[in-house]
Amino acid sequence: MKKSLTAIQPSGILHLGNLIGAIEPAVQLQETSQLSMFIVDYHAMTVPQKPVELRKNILFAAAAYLGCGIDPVKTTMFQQSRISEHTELAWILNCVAKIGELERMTQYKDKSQKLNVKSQSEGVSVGLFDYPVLMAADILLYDTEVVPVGEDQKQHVELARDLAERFNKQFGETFVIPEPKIRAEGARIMGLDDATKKMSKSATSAKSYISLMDESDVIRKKIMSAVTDSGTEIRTDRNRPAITNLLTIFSIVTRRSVESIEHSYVGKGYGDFKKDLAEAVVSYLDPIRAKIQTYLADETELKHILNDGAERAKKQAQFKMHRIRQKLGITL
Ligand code: ATP
Ligand code: LTN
Repeated sequence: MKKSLTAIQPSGILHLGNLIGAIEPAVQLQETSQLSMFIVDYHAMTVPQKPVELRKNILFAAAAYLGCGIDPVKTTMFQQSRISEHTELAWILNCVAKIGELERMTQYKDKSQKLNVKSQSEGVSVGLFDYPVLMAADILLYDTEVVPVGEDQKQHVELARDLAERFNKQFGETFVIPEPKIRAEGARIMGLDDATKKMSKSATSAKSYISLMDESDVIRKKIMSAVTDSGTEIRTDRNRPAITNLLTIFSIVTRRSVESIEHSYVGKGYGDFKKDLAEAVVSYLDPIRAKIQTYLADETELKHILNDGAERAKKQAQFKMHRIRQKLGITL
């Protein structure tokens, strides 16, 4: 079986984009590959976090994975900070990575700008800059072959590939070269209030996203007030990003093709379309939200699942780090 791996930051909410772009593909991959799925709490710390909130968000992410269909028996599910080898390997890869290549990471450029600090050099954490190296360590530590992620993470997976190749060249075959797995449709769900920006947790307005925990009426309101483009036709078009995005969501949550949906709305308006879309999203998310709530109510069970996953991950990580240290010449 191939090895696949993905992770999500515990930064409060999870939205429909996270579910479609990353979690759903992972749920499918756990049937055909050996999946590791974890919660990257050290990545979350690259921007300021309140300890009480972070703890809550880690448990929420675990409940969300389970509620969305991750099976902790098939999948190794754990918390990143429990496996110290991630940060150990990140240090080693820091010595392989070049400042110039990290400066080219678009997520770093966007996020450091958004932080809006007086002076870039004073205000942005070194962690935010180094974030992709820690992500490379996450991936390479487990001999990962496939990394299911949304479009925005492709550049980071490519960096992991570059670092693995550079290391292998310098020290001999050590790392497997990972492949990003990006779904054809839905790898970049756009914001409901601005279809030129991706749906994002850190959006300034909650109207931008549909949270996995939004109640049915909130979902309905958000979809009914989603921006639309000029023109009235319900049809995908490169120049009409808002309706294209809504059609993509409709297609994914109903598992119908975009063409068949377009066909059903010939001669009808946005009002009818949005009403039906809202109901489709509500039916899709309702059972997931209910399952997440059930898991959230049992903290002991969540901790038990994460502990069990950490024990399994630790064995693999220790084995790999031993080999890496040998390659580096630091094993005496
Ligand atoms: P932020 O926007 O605040 O950086 P995020 O919403 O991108 O956060 P992450 O934890 O960074 O959330 O992403 C988790 C996973 O979800 C990644 O694989 C990412 O590619 C995917 N993802 C995030 N946003 C979207 C989106 N709008 N459409 C599809 N996939 C997405
Ligand atoms: N940077 C990713 C989260 C992440 C990740 C990983 C994804 C951290 N380590 C390893 C896949 C594989 C993000 O979604 N923001």
